[in-house]
Amino acid sequence: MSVSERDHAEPDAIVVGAGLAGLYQLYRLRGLGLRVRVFESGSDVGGTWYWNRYPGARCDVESMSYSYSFSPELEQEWTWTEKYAAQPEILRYVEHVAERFDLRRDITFDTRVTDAHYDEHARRWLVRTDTGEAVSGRFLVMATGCLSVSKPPELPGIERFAGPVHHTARWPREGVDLTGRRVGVIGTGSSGIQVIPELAEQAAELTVFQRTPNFSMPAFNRPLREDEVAARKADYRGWRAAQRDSYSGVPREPAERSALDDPPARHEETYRRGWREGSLFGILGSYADILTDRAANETAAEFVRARIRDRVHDPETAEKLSPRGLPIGTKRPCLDTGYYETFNREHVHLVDLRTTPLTEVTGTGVRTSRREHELDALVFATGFDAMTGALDAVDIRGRNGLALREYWSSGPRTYLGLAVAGFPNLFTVTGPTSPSVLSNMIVSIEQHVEWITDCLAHMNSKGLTEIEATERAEREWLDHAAEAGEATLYPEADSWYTGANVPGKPRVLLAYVGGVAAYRRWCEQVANNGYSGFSLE
Ligand code: N01
Repeated sequence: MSVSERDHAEPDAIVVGAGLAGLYQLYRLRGLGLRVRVFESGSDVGGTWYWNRYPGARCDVESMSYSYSFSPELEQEWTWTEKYAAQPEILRYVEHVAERFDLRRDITFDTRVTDAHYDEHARRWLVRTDTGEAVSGRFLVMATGCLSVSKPPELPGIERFAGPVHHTARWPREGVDLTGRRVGVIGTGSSGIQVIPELAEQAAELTVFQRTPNFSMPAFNRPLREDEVAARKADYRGWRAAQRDSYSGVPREPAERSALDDPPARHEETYRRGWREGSLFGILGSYADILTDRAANETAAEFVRARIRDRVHDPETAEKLSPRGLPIGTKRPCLDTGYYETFNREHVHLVDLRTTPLTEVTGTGVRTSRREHELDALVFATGFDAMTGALDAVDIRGRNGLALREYWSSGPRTYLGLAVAGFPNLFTVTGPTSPSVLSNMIVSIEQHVEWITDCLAHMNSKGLTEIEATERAEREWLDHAAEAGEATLYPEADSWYTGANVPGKPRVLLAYVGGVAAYRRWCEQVANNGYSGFSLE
């Protein structure tokens, strides 16, 4: 076959998305000798880190853990500068990976996949894009991200607002200068908590419209010291093994004690120690039952509320910022740099939408039941249609033309969060009901990509052309995932973990709570048993 013929030949696999998942999937499938096409709606690689360019955007998993483990050379040559890397540094890292492994040549940028239909006769996925391209591949890997479809708030009158409106997850590449402006921010999740202190630096007046307060703990971010980087680099293999063998993809000794076995003075001491870690797991990992027992959870929640009272001078404002009736950890907790302290500044105002609901947006601001707030610009930090949004955004059709959206109309149905009955040769990287967003994403991404790659290698070696999850395996997996979820407090919170942030979305716990290590063993066993729960031909 000539080079030009080969270039135009249909790929073996189509990967959707060129973020951390899609890039690694491309790399691994190339390693199998497969022809791969990747489609990416952005103009370059990076996914989450390409789109979320808002000031203050930063990962809240430590940089030396939030990085690929597949290449020891890459690990050694890249040096992270901060405990928690900021978006520009992570994006530079992803760009470096794309260059180092020559990945861009198989990626078509500025192109969104609109349809993916399975041709049962040919056993191929037919994919169409918004640029009019049609291409087919035996395998379709959706590496579309868990938090990639941004969700603007439904606000009456928004079309009348005269000033600029920006969503944190679609922040313009050239940046936005809000110096001296009156800025309103809607949303106080991870994105809001990061962007608010930064906007307070620029804005003349900053008004934060808060519907539900969230738990946030200080990140204690800092530059990494040379000696700690060197120590980690000297034992990266050991660290990676520990990551894979951990609950969340971030190694730590699991707590064994119940919070209920300790008196309040011991709680204080234990939580102070966790607090000083400056990590998501410092407090939540202090006791074994914080995410399973309401009373145990309350001891941690009250400790964090007391810290909010320490950090915010005005007691009334501190109370408004304090979550109540929401178990800590069940709505994604946040790490911050100066978030609560921002409300001590004269020009920063907190509007509690629970007591004074937002009634409409006007041409010049936002009106609540109490008054109008005049604004020059609006920032939405209102989150995402998580886990299923990016998959539902593509018209995916499996056997008999069944639409994935329809199959998932009462909640996503998957086997292992990786595959769907009735949708042969389709894989979803970090899909719903896998550990995904409850873990260090990159650890879970690598695990899925490697499992998919091994599966395709197995199929190639046996001359197989089709793999499909059985309905029974899917049902059993979903029952197991639901049962594991019900043993925790997660279902209690209205959060994007349960789809509660999108009106009309079925309420289902969207991630698997069993942990990274147990889940990995489960997937390995499935593979070792000849892909049990799948039919292969
Ligand atoms: O989104 P969110 P996010 N009127 O859904 C509010 C990851 N992430 O972009 O809670 C008024 O958490 C909404 O209020 P309520 C991380 O996994 C990681 O902040 O629905 N308010 C809430 O306060 C994170 O969890 C990092 O009542 C409205 C906020 O908007 C996930 O992404 C950084 C509203 C949305 O919070 C999503 O975080 C950033 C309305 N109509 C993100 N609609 C790091 O690694 C929504 N809200 C640090």
